Amino acid sequence: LLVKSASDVNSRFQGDGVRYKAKLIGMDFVSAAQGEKMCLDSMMKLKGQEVARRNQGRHKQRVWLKVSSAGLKILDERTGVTVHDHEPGKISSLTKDELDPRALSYIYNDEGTYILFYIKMANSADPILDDIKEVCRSQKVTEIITPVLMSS
Ligand code: I3P
Repeated sequence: LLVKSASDVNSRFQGDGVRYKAKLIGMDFVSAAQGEKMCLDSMMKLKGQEVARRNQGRHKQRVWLKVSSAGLKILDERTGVTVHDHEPGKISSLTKDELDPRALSYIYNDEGTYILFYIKMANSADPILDDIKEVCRSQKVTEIITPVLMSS
């Protein structure tokens, strides 16, 4: 296990970081900071809600996902407004969607509550999963947040 200090963060994560086109599938309050079954259940629920909305002709919100050493930012694609700002030290879990190669989810710890964000990328989610792992890993020198990342 390679432990990096903040100064080792890949330079492409400095400043504004990297930006990806994405859509927000949904958000869900969950009961804990991590847990594979909990995440999968939440993702399944959100996916069901997405299908229900689509059947009513409603689309997912189009966003930009920005990954930087300061964390993850979700911006509305149209307005450019930052709608969510997540510092890396408060991201407790990262999950690859085994049923959708373009999707991922993560849990953000917000003042004692845990919120799962489920995001669909324009392309494969794999590089973004790696980016998120990298910026989270670089946060702490000693303790690495253990991503609940299912086999790739
Ligand atoms: C769209 C199609 C797209 C999907 C989009 C759907 O349906 O399933 O793949 O975008 O979701 O509306 P259709 O083929 O009937 O037009 P994603 O692949 O990004 O999910 P959206 O409406 O929520 O953007």
